[in-house]
Amino acid sequence: MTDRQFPPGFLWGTATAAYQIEGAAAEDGRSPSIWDTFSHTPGKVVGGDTGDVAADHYRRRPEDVELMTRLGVGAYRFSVSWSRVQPTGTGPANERGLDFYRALVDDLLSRGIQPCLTLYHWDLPQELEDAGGWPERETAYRFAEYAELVGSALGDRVRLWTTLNEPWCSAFLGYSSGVHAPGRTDPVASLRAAHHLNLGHGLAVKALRAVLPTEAQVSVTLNPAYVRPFSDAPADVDAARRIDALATRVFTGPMLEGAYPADLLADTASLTDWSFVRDGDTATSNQPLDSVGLNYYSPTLVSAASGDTPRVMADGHKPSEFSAWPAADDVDFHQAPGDRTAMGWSIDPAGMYELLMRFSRAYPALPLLITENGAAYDDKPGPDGSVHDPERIAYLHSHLDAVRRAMADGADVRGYFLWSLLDNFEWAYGYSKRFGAVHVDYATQQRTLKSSARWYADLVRTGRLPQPE
Ligand code: GBH
Repeated sequence: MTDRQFPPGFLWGTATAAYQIEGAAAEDGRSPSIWDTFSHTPGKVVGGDTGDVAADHYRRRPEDVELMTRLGVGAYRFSVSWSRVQPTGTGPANERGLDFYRALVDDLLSRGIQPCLTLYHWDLPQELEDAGGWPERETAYRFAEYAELVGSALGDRVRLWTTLNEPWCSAFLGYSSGVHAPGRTDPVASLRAAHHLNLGHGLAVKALRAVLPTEAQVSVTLNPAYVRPFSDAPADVDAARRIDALATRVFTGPMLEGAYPADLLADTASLTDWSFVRDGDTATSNQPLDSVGLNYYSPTLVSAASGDTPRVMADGHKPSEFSAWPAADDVDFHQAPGDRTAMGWSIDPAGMYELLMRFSRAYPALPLLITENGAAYDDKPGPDGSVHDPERIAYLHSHLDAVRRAMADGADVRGYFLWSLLDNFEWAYGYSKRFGAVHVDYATQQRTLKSSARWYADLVRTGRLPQPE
């Protein structure tokens, strides 16, 4: 590999998620997910925004696939809306819902774009939440049935399958801090949710393997934290260890090593004895995978609580009065100095390098995919209608340079997916944050390629990072 050249066959892609782009919330038999309920609850999402229409991708699918051909990407990572294809979260398929994904996959394949399907990007069918949601064991079994249903329907044409996207967010933002759907604030429920997500992942991998052709690849996407201690004082280093356990090892332990880390169980012993983990569960979670997907945006900087540091979250916003970190109230989260994106997230490409090297060293046989990386900026069309986003280009450039360095140092990175193809519904931030390579004018649904999209298209075409500007 020459200095700035990525290897031939490196998968260049772009990513989205169902609730963030599709809209058509009640079309063709879809029923509500927890995100429909949550976004329609006053006070939960900035501006009262909902995904009812979003980027109208359900109706504009052909146009959006055309956009991908303009980017020249070889792969597209999307998620399936569970309540679109199995409205109550159990029972037979809703064929009209599946037809949308069949058509999408056919569109992609006819243009030489590899479909990469994520089964679960946070949108649990509301009926399953009403029955207790992820804190209940039954949800893991429902997830495996859903995996089998989608696997049977699309297994003949989708090669790359991902079970969960960022289970940390589902468990701890959904059930502990409550800033994501379903908005519950019960730390014990969040630990139970984490376990049933791990179990559901393992059961789903088994279900997929049973119905998919042997050449299909199965993966999971995590958002492992790159946690840095504020200082090398032992108390700060210990705070970083604890947050790393709650952010990353709570999932990599069962999924990739077959056991929960002992320090995690000890750290949370004041809340639970983890008796919801049954014999054999972590062995079930620990299914062989063909790759692991990593999403990286920004590092996490922590210290032991000093009492006089104001508590701020990594994104610069005041924390929910409920913590996302069970049994870690004595940890403070800090803002690193330096540039930030419009999310308030600090820009630190070294975190990308460190994360890749950590996974590469810990799991040398497991290929890595960067399934999300990108940045929000306050993009606005200029007088001529064009959208210039040099900050996003700089962000992508520096992070891809970190990827290339990790690869040069031995990390087996097979692909990179830019988050996101389109501006979209940014969860609790609604439409106020724009992550797209393509600008969306929500009033008209007009799409405009930003300058970063053209920059990325050049990179995809040449496989070579240009000299930084
Ligand atoms: C991803 O989530 C999602 O997969 C995607 O849908 C989303 O649009 C995209 O990124 C952009 O947000 O240290 O407590 O402040 C990323 C979610 C954001 C979760 C940063 C952890 C820091 C939590 N991550 N967040 S805290």
